[in-house]
This record gives sequence, C-alpha cells and structure tokens, in this order.
Amino acid sequence: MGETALAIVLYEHPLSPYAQKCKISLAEKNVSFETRMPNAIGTGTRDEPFLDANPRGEVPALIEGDVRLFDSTIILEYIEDRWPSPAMLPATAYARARARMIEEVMDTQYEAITWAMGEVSWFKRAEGEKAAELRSRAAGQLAGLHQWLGRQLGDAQWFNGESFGWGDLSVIPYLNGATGQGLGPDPASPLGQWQKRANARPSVAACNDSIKAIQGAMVDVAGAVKAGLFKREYRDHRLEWMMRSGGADIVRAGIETGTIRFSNELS
Ligand SMILES: N[C@@H](CCC(=O)N[C@@H](CS)C(=O)NCC(=O)O)C(=O)O
Repeated sequence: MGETALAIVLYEHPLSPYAQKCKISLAEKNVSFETRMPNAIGTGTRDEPFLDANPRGEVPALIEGDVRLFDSTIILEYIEDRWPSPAMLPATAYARARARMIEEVMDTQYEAITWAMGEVSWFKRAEGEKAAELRSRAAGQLAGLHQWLGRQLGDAQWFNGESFGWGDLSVIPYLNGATGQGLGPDPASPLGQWQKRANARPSVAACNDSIKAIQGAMVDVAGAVKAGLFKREYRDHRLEWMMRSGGADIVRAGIETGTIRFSNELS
C-alpha cells in the first residue's frame, strides 16, 4: 500500500454485484479508493467522463492515473496483480481455476436471473400471471444453481478453500441479491450458513450498508421506465434469460417503446 500515490477511483453503483466484487477485493486488501456513481446510470444518456473510463457504459470501471479498466473480472485480475497481499486467489492451479469457474457461473447464469427478477419486481416489465410465471422459472433455476453451489462448497468453510477469497467475493453479491428478491438459499443449509459467514466480513458488510443507504432514496423506477426515463441494458445472458424463460414479449415491448438498449458499440 505504501507505493499507492495515485488516487484510485471506482465507478460503481451499490446495487451492482459486479462493482461489489471489486469493492470487496479492494477492502480485503486494505486499499483506499474513491467511489463515483455515473450520472444517470441506466438511462442510456451520455456521461463523458464515465464513458472515457468505460466506453461500454457499465459499472464497475477503475481509474488509477492513466490506467482505465472495465469489466469486473479484468479489474479483479488487476487488483490481484497490483496489490498481491493478501492474495484473493488460492495457491494451487486447480483451486485458482475453480474460483474463476465459480465466478464465471455467477457473473453469467446466476446474475441473469436476479437481474431479470429486478426487471419484473422493480421495473414492472410484467405483472399478474406473467410475473408469477417468470418468477416461478427463476425460482426453479436458482434452486438448481444453489444445489450446484452447495456441491462446490462441500464441507469447506469458504468457496476459496481455507480462507475467504475470490471464490467467495464472486458469490456473495449475487446470493444477497437473490435473498433480497425472496429467492435466496435456505438459511439453514450449508450454503445459507456460508452466506451468513460471508456477510459478517467487514468488506461485505460495507457493501450491504451502501445498499441500505441507497434503497431509502430509490425513486419510483417503474414510473420512470413508463415515462421513458430509463433505457435498461439487455445484454448477453440477461437477454438470453428473457428469451428462454418466457420474456420475449418484454424484449419486443422494450424495443418498441425504446425503454431497453443493447450494449454500446465501441468506436
Ligand atoms: N461484464 C461486466 C458487466 C457489468 C454490468 O453489466 N454492469 C451493469 C450494472 S450491474 C451496468 O453498469 N449496466 C449499465 C446500464 O444499466 O446502463 C462486468 O463484469 O463488469
């Protein structure tokens, strides 16, 4: 840490699980950083300083002097290389690969489901029977993923092995998101017990506190979507989730009303 002369800025949003991964890693390594929220994230409007850090217009993005990085996995790699101690990746080749594999599943398959539930319950993309149908699909898919995660954890204390690390910081933001939607793991299960242990870490508790702070100030986002003030990003696995799980009409309506966008084309 002594060599840190330049301010580290992390563009983030408290509810973004991708940003939480980076904040947890930095906090575990005791690296000080400044957080910034892009202006009007999710509205699809331009925020030049933020787009300079990440032309994709997504959080997280990290700035350190001339360094400009985007994508949570790439940022985690940078943090690990730049501040190696304490290591977030375990020691052996297989354990390291397993932690990254768990991260990949969480970032893609798991996140798509919790994100979609946000589209339904907060942004009211579906209501009544359709909302119930989508929620039931999500619950079934999450139950399967919780079984898979339970097997990955086995009898260990941490996904990373003997100590908290990459495998754990890659799971906790997403599991907490599912719990917030009433779709988290059984608290009495080994996975639920792990969730409690992970939430007790100061690095994770700080993320949870930031979420609580912002939730009190949350505007009527469903009304904002209807008023055309939000243009949500339907990308990658999120879009696949909608198409596979019964949300094709949501995508079509979003395109027609201009309330969704796809990922930015870089130039
Ligand atoms: N693959 C990226 C995904 C980042 C991402 O999708 N972030 C979302 C927030 S959770 C975002 O900023 N979306 C932009 C928007 O909604 O306009 C990563 O791992 O960092």
